Amino acid sequence: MVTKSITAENWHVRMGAPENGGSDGDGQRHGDVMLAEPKTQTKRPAMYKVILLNDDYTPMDFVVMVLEQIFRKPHSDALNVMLEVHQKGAGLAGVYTRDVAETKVDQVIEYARINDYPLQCTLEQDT
Ligand code: TYC
Repeated sequence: MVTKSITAENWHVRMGAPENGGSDGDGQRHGDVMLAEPKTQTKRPAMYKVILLNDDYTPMDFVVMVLEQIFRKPHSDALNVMLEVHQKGAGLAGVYTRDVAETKVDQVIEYARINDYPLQCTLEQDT
C-alpha cells in the first residue's frame, strides 16, 4: 500500500479507524498508532536473588524488621523467612534486577552495621 506522511489532511484517514488496521509489512497498526518493527531483539533483564545469611548475634526481631522495611514483606512472610534463615543458615529475601538487588544488599549491611549487628546478605544470579 502507499503510505502517506502524516499531515493535517490525512491524519484521521491513516490513524485509528478499524478499517485501516492490520500490518502493511513495514510496521503494524495498533489502534491509534503506527509502530515501527523493533531494530533489535529485546530481552528480559537478568534477575538476582538476595540471600540473607544467619549469624548468632543479630536479634530475630531486627531481621524481621529488615525483611519488612527493606524487602516490603508482610509481617508473617518476614517471620517465616527469618525462621528459615535461622534454621537452615540462609534464605531468600527477594529477587530483583541487578541494581535493585545490589542496593538492597548495601541497605541491609549498612542498617545492620549502624546497629552493631553482623547481619550479612549476598547476591546470587537467578537461573
Ligand atoms: N540466629 C539469630 C538469633 O538466634 C537470628 C537470625 C536470623 C540472624 C536470621 C540472622 O539472617 C538472620 N538471634
